[in-house]
Amino acid sequence: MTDIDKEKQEKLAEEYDASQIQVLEGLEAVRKRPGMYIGSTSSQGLHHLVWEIIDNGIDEALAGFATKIDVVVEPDNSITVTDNGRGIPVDIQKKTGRPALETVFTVLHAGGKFGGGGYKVSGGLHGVGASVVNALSTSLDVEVTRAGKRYYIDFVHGKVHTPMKVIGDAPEFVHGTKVHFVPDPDIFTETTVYDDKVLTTRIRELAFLNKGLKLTFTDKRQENPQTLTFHYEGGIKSYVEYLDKGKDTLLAEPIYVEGQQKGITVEVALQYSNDYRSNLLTFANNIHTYEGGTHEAGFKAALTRVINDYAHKNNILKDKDANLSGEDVREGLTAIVSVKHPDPQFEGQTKTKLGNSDARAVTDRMVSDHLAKFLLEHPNEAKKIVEKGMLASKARLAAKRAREVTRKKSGLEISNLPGKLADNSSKDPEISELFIVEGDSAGGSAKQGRSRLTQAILPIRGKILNVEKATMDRILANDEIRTLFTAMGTGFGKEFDLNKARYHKLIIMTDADVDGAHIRTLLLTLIYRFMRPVLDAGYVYIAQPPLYQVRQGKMIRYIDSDEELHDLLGQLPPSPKPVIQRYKGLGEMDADQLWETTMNPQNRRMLQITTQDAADADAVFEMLMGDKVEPRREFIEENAQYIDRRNIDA
Ligand code: 28F
Repeated sequence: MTDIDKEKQEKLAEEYDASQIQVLEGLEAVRKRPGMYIGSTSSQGLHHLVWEIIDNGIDEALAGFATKIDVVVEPDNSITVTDNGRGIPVDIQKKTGRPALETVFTVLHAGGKFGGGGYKVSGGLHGVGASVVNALSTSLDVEVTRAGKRYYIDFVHGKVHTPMKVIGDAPEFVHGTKVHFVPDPDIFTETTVYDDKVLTTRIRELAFLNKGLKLTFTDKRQENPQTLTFHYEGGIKSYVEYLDKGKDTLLAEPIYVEGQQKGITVEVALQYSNDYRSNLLTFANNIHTYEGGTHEAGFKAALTRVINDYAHKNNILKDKDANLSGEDVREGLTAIVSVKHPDPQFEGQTKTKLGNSDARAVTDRMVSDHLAKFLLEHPNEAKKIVEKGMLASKARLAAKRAREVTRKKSGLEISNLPGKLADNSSKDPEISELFIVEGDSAGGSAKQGRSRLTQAILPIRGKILNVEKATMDRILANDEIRTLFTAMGTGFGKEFDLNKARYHKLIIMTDADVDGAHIRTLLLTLIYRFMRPVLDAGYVYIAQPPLYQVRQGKMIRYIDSDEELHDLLGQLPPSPKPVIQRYKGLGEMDADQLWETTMNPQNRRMLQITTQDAADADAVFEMLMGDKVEPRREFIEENAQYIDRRNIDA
C-alpha cells in the first residue's frame, strides 16, 4: 500500500467513525425525547409509528411507482407495511460506506427531502420517518425486492443487528419494500395495543386522499382475519359522497376540481345537502389541517365571492340586497380541500394550520375558475345553490332578531331558568344583586320587600342542608343549585367566564341557626370549587340579619348582639318602655322588616367573603361529608380547573 492509499484509507475510517457517532447520537436523541419526534408516547404516538411507515409508501406512490400498500397488525401487536414501489435503494453510499437501505433507517431525517430534491410529499407532523420508528422499536426488519434480488436487514433498538444481505432472487418485475416493526414497550409505557378503528379510519382517509391508490388492512389478532380493501378511483369526490351518505343532496354529484400551479396540487370536491351544518375538511400533504390555514381561506373566499357574483349577475340577488355571508353559502356544504405542497409550513397550536400563502392564491384561483364555469353551465343547480344561501341568510337574520328580543342580558337565555328565580329588571350586572334565601317564607318576604330593579331572589329549601348524607353529584343535581349556576350566567368549571356574570353581588341570606350555617357552608363550598373567580373578584357576601329590634316611640333600632342590646338599653330613657323583639329567623320578619334590616343598601350590613373564608368553609364541608364523599371523578375532572387535587382523591 502506498502512503497515499494509506492516508485515504485512514481518512475514510475517520469519516466512517464520525458518521457512526452521529447515527448513535441521533438514535439516543429520539429515545430520550420521543415526544419531540412523534408528539407523545401515548396511544397517539404508538399509531404515529404506523403513519410514518405508511407515509413512506405513499411517497413512493405519489412519485408514481407504488400502487398498493398493505398494512397488517400481527398477532403480537407488531406492524407490517408493504408497498410495491421501487424498493429502497441498496447501493453502498460513498459518503458513509454503508448501504442506502441502512442509512434510511439509522440516520435522522434521511429519506426525506435531502437527496431526493423535494421527493417527500407525504409526511407526518414531524416528517422524520423511518429512523424514528426504528429508534422506538425493540426490533425492526426490512425486506427490499429490487433489480431481481431480495435484500434483508434488521435492527435491534435501532442499531444494525443483521447487516444488509441478499436472501434470494425475484423476477425483474417484482419490486417493493416491506417493513416490520415491534414498538418498544419501554417507550410506549401506556399501551402497545393497536386500535383497529383508528387504523382503518386513517387508512380509509388516505385512500380517499390519494385516488387510485389501493390500501389494505388486515388484523391478524382476530380469529378469522379479514382483509379490508380501500380503493377509490373518485378520490375526495368519493370522500364527499361517503360523508353525505343517506342525506338528500342538491347536486347530482359533487363538484370536483383538480389542478396544479407553481408545483402545488389542489383538489377540491363539494356538495350541498339539506343539512344545516357545514362539513369542510381540509388537508395539506395528507395531513388533516384541523386549524385550517391558507388553502382553507382561499377556498372560502372563492366560494363566497363566486356565488355572490353569480347571484348578482343573474339578478337572483338584487343590487340593494346584501351579499350572502361566508356562513350563508356554506350552510349544508360538505367539502374536501386537499393540497399537496412541496414545502408545507405547518403552524398553529397543534401544527395543523397551513401557513404557505401561495397555497391561498392557488386554491382561490382554481376554485374560482372551476366553480364560475360550473354555475354558468348548470343554471338549474346554480339557482338552487344561491337560493339555499339566501334562505340561510334569512334564517340567520331572523334568528339574530329573535335572540335580541329574548335575550335578557349578556347572552343568557333567562327563559331556560326554572321558575324559582325572581330576577331583577336591570340588565346592568354592576348594580344587580342575587340573594340566595333560605326557606320559602323568607323567600316570599324577600320577593315582596326587594328593590325589583336591582335585586333578584332565589329561594333555597332547607332540605339540601342535609349535606352529611348527600354526595357531591346529588347536590349538583339539585334544581336550585343548578338554577344558581345558570342564573349567575358565568358558565361552569372549564367554561367559566367571569365577564358573563349577571350579578356583581351574590348575597347568601340564611338564618343564624345550625341549619343556616350548613347551607352557608354548602354554598360557599360550591362557589369555592366551581366559581372561584367570583370569590376572587369579591362578589360574594353574607347578609347579616339583626338579632333584635328595639322600638321606643317612633325610634326603631336593629341590634346584632346581646352586648349591643345591653349597651343600648342602658342609654335609652326609661319611658316610654322600649319594646324588644328577638328574631329567631328570617321567616319571622315581614317584607318591610326584611328590606329595612337586611336588604336595603342604606341600612344593611353584609360580610364580604374572601377566598380564604370559602376555603375554610370547604374544609368544614369536607369534614361534614366525612367518608361519605363520593365525588364523581368524571365530573370533577371536567371541572378540575377550580378543584383542589385533595378533593378528587378523597
Ligand atoms: C413500507 C414502507 O418505505 N417505501 C419506500 C422507497 C423508494 C425509494 C426511496 C423509499 C434513497 C436514499 C433517500 C427508490 N429508487 N415503504 C417504504 N420506497 N425510499 S421508502 O429512496 C430514498 C432515498 O435516501 C427510491 C429510487 N429512488 C428512491
